[in-house]
This record gives sequence, structure tokens and C-alpha cells, in this order.
Amino acid sequence: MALQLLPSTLSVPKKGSSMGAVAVKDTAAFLGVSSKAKKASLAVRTQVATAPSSVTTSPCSATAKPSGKKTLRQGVVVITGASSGLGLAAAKALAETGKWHVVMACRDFLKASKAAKAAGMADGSYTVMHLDLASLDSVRQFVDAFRRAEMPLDVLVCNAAIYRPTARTPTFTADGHEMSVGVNHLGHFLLARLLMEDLQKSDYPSRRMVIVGSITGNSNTLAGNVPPKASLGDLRGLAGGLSGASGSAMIDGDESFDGAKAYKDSKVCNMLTMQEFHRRYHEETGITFSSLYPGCIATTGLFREHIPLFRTLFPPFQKFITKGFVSEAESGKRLAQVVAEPSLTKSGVYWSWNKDSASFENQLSQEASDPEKARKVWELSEKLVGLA
Ligand code: NDP
Ligand code: PMR
Repeated sequence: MALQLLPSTLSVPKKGSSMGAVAVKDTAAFLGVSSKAKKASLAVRTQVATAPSSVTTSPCSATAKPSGKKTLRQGVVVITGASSGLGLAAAKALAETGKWHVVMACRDFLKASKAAKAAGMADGSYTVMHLDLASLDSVRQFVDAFRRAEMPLDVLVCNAAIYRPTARTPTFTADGHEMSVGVNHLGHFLLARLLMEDLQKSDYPSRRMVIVGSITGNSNTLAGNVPPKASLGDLRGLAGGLSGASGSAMIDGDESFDGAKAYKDSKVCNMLTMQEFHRRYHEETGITFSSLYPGCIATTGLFREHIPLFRTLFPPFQKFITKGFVSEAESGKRLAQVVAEPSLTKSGVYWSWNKDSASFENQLSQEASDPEKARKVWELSEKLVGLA
């Protein structure tokens, strides 16, 4: 259930500060700070009196220096689902460079705060803000609260996800959409669409939107051929709103619900959405849109609903048999590269890493790279989230 965040409960005193400018070596990609860039000098402390799980506490300073100087203000990156696993590891990796302020957009404020502290993230390097992707109202409230905090938005990472492999009956978001696709795709779709405005306003030299994908949504791989395979069909279930009541809860319109397939289908939507953003906005805005498969992070909370035997055997299976295993820390570094590395600015790319942990542009399956399907998913999703 989304936590209602009343605008009146937020207060945002702004303080001038010259802290937070980060010296950058002679990397061409970082030199283009616009002369029109406003010298944003921000210190944000938001306080909420009545709703502890929507409190944001850590100060952020993001300072733009005049153009021509080899300095770069601290970047601001929003990461959804940063309370555990890949999102937390990436948040930590980025925050500890000192070059990034991380906005941890999480459904459980207390869990996220404790996770940041336990991970050793320094006070002031992050802000926790409430976001429940299972409620479109909560997504809109997050966007409002983020804007109220007057931070720039330089990079958005759509990372949060749920996986319900043993579910044989669907559950639904506050808006009545099947939960896996609702959270993993539709919530992020609305968030990303709304925050495009903010990304476009950013004066940061390399603005990016990253939507986390997966090998299991790609049927051109062995992992993607493990049943149930992802397939969106003719999208009739999505067109029907995934409500279950008046139609199917599955994107392809299948009458029977399969939680594992719903997750894989949602990942196909994530990868298609990234490419559709690229086609619609990259040339016009210069924003980099990318997706990635971070490796098999077999120890994360993603598998919390799987049977105990799976949770026991999955990490050694991935470590010793498929050798696709990566630690949470390593996966976090990979996502951090897609957020920040000057070498990964190419837009429309689905990044993966080889056995030496070097990044490469990977091939998506036919379905996950079908432009016509991407356009249809975009248009149907627009309707479901109230944008069209
Ligand atoms: P985790 O379960 O550790 O992290 C998922 C995060 O999403 C958690 O922070 C969780 O919050 C959050 N979340 C879940 N539901 C919501 C919601 N309704 N609103 C807001 N946040 C929500 O899993 P991973 O770190 O493994 O997954 C991260 C991403 O990586 C996902 O996109 C996944 O598809 C992808 N991925 C993972 C792989 C793996 O092997 N683990 C492989 C390939 C891709 P909370 O802490 O409150 O539960
Ligand atoms: Mg898979 C190279 C082989 C490979 C890789 C990289 C993965 C990744 N898996 C591989 C192979 C296999 N898996 C094989 C041969 C099997 C049959 C024994 C197998 C089974 C399997 C299951 C039951 N694998 C799984 C599951 C899950 O429940 C996980 C899943 O699909 O979550 C959606 C999963 C995964 N295997 C992976 C990765 C990365 C996952 C999970 C994470 C994800 O896609 O988000």
C-alpha cells in the first residue's frame, strides 16, 4: 500500500554551498558543462513530521562550476529498489566515489536507511525517499517530492523488481495490474516518463536512463530457454489491463497465471522500453538510454519467494556449473559503470560482461529487440498508467 506523503509535511530549506564539486581529469565527455548551466548550489534537508517512512535525511550538495574549468559538480542519481541487492551495491559503489549523491527510491524507508548504514554509506552521500512502484499514485508522489527537494536529476536507474516464481494466482497493484509487470514495468514506465522532464533540465554532461534487464528475458540464450520462456504474444493481456478480472493477468493473454513467466515478460518490457526511449528521445535530447544484464546475482532478495531448496542450490549451481555467478558487490560495480563510466555513453545498448568482467554490447533476442512490439508496449503502457 502506498504511503500517503502530504506535501505539507515536507520542508526544504535551501542553503548555498560550494561543497560537492568534484575535480575530473581530462576526459572529453566531462568537459562540456554548458555555460548556461546554472550554478546550482544545493543543500537539501527534507523533514517529515508525521510519516517516518517518507523521511529523507541526508544532505546533498550538487554544485556546478562555470564552464571552461575542469571540474564537475556532484551528479545526482535516483536508484529504485536500492534497499538491497544490485540497487544497494550500485548505490554504495557510486556514493563512495564522492562524485555521486544517491537518491534511494524505496518502498520501505526504514529498511533502506538501515541497509545504507550497514553498507557503510557515508551520511550525506545519499537520501532515502519513499517510492512504491506498486502504486501509480506513489510514483507521482515520489516525483513531486523529488522536485520539491530541488535536486537536479542526472541519472535515473530503474532497478527495483519482484519475482514470484511459485505463484499460481496473480496478485495486483493498487491500480489493479498484475503485480510483477505492474511493479517491474508499469511503475517504472510512469516514473521514467515523468522524470524525462527532469533529466532534460539537467546540465550534467552525461545524462542517462538505465533500465535493468536480464538474460532470462532473452530467448537467444540458454538461460532464456529455461521454461517458462518469456513471450509477449500479441499483447492482448496488456491491452486488457492485466486485471485478471475481466481478462488475463498475463501479457500474452494466457488464461492461466505463471509468476515466473510474468517476471520474464516484465524484463522483456524493460528492455523494449529502453530501446523505445532511445528511438524517441536520444537524438533530440542527447540522453543515453541503456539496459544491462548484470550477471547472475544468485544471493539477492529477488529469490525470497522461491522454494528453500532452490535458494540453497541456486548459488552453487551458478558458481560452479554455469559460472554465471557474480557477487552483489561486483554486480553493483557493473551497474555503477553503466551510470557513470565515460566509455559507456552509447545509447540504445544492452550491456553485459564477459568472464574477465569486461563490458560488451550484447545482442537482445528477436522479441526483446522488436521495434514494432516496443512501440505497441509503449502505447498500451501509456494508457494503463494514465498518460494517454
Ligand atoms: P532484490 O530483491 O535484492 O532487490 C529488488 C529491490 O526492489 C528491493 O530493494 C525491493 O525492495 C525493491 N522493490 C520490490 N518491490 C518494490 C516496489 N513495489 N516498490 C519499490 N521497490 C520495490 O533483487 P535484485 O537486486 O536481484 O534485483 C535488482 C534488479 O536486478 C531487478 O531489476 C532484477 O530483475 C535484476 N536482475 C537480477 C538478477 C539476479 O540474478 N539477482 C539477474 C538479472 C537481473 P524491498 O527491499 O523493500 O523488498
Ligand atoms: Mg538459470 C549459462 C547458463 C545460465 C545462466 C547464466 C543463468 C542465469 N541460468 C542458466 C542456466 C540454467 N538455469 C539452466 C541450465 C537451468 C535448468 C537447470 C536453469 C534454471 C533456472 C531456474 C529454475 N535458472 C533460473 C531459475 C530461476 O528461477 C531464476 C529466474 O529465472 O529468475 C527469473 C534463474 C536464473 N538463471 C540465471 C539468472 C540470472 C536467473 C535469475 C535472475 C533473473 O533473470 O533476474
